[in-house]
Amino acid sequence: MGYTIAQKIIKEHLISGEMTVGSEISLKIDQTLTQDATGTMAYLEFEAMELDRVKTERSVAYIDHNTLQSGFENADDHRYIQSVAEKHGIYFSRPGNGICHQVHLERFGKPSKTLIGSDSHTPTGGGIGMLAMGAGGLDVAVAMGGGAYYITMPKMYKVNLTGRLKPFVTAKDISLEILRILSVKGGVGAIIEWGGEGIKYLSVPERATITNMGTELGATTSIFPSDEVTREFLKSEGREQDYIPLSSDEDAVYDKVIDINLDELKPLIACPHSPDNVVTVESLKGTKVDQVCIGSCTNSSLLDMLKVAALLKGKTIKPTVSLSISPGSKQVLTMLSDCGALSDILASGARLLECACGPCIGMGFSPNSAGVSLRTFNRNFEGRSGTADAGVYLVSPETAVAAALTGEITDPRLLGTMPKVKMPKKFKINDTAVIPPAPVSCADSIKVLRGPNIKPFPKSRPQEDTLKAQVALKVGDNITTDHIMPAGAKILPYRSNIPFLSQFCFGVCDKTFPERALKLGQSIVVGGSNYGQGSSREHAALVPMYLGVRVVIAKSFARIHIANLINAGIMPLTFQNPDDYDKISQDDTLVLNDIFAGMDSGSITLTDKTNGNTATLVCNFTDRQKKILKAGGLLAFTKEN
Ligand code: MIC
Ligand code: SF4
Repeated sequence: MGYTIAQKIIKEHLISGEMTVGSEISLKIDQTLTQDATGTMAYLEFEAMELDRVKTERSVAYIDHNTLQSGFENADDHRYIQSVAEKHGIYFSRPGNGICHQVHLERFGKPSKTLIGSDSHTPTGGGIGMLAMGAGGLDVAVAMGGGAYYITMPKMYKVNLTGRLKPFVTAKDISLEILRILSVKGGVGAIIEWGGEGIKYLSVPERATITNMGTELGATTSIFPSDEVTREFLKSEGREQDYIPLSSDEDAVYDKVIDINLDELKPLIACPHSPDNVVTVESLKGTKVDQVCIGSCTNSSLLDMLKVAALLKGKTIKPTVSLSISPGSKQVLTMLSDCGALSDILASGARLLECACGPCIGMGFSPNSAGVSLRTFNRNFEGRSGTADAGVYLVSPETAVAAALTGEITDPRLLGTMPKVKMPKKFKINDTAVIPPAPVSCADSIKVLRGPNIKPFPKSRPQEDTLKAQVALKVGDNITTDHIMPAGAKILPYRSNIPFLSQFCFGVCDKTFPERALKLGQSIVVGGSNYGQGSSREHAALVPMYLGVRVVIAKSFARIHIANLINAGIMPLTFQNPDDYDKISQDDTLVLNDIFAGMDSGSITLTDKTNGNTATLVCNFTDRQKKILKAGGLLAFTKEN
């Protein structure tokens, strides 16, 4: 039996475990990336391991999320990350150099390598044939220290593309189509390989749009073959030497195969508040639009920006629409400016934002109240834009421009003929904004600079054999990490200050939660299916841990979040019978007895002291996970060992 692309890379990097679906495997990690919103914590964790240098082939620290510097906090964190990077062998990408995933693709990614990043959209690297996965900061810290990365061996899905995209139908529409087909839970436990005749017409940035948004499927990662298209891209980045061909074997076996005919695809749009809430753009025709944002790690490549410029050229946006453009990297911005396309964008009335995440993570540019915002981004979770009652829709850059020009949701195919966009053969390379680490010989003399916003890592507690605690919160299905630990301009600067952050925990669901949880001392959270989807932020586990949450019981969990919970020493348990979810109410007192024996047998019995009901909870932990929980989290476990 042959291998899929992902299986080939896994085989090459396998440290332990068997490549059978569902078993725990550990992988050697070649490259890591961090961004600042998760990076401060990741580097504090790396420092706690007391290692001198990173052991990876390449580790890069990006500053792209918290770039507003509305107080000293961000600037201090940037300085901390820069000094820690210099000391420990990590490349530092300065604020303004671009969004981690875009820059990594341009300058560092390599086909057939493994990459983990403390950001859930790390699978963007799958666009050039990397096995790239999002992970919690602590897992990234361990990988930087040379430790293995543990995952559950995923199923293999294949998406076959036939035909060719019609004008005004784009890679973003392919991403939305697969979300329509599979939903935000449909990729859980799987790696999605893209293939078929149709991929040869998709450039690397287009492929990266698709692998980037594969995160919204809950997939472990998504991957394209490394082929002539990949070679051309690497060549234009002056990195042809990094190219190696990579494809699946003819007789590779897939657990699911999905066919998409590109000839038939139409412009699509994801409606509030979920990326899988997908309909055709034409079905929403005429909906008034207040704001349009073009950028984010999904759609901020030079190709995206050149198309936007060509469509805006000589036109003026509607006075009722506010349009922002954030190019993905300094390279994109420079080339856009050099060829004159930036002037076409600015002349149309658009606002130019920094090459950073910006509005995608609510760092400014929040919509007006009850506003309709069309964004080329990947997430439209409730409240994420910073305006609680805004309606955020996800679209392609072409659909975004059509809305900016007409003031309403408009099928971009009505814009006429798609102008020809010529991509340069060579990209402008200037790496001055990437600072290499100090040589080993000078590392000792480098002082790590810490600001007052960096507070000590919260103390975790080992799991005990019995737990009696109240349900401090009961929530529904598809709770995102943006619900658990919101971001945005007001909160994001405090990512290294867990006590401060904790005031906002679950703020979208119930503002009284932090105070009640603290008062209880220890508590339980009950959730529905796909609990913890979205971001990789370990703060969505560390903050509940700080507030005393000992156990989360849900119908099912998202991959990165379940790992973050275990790393934080919080026990994630699932209902054997999902109907038992309905029998528990918020404020009930639950008792879990014989937890250690249950960890070994695979199930724990819950007794609801308030109503007398019982339920069986599943706990399929590996030996390693049991030890981590008993130690009170991965950091405590790593220190013990
Ligand atoms: C996101 O898109 O939600 C983020 C912000 O990039 C997060 C990381 C974070 O919360 O810092 C992610 O996707 O992992
Ligand atoms: Fe940044 Fe948005 Fe991409 Fe997250 S999804 S890395 S916030 S641009």
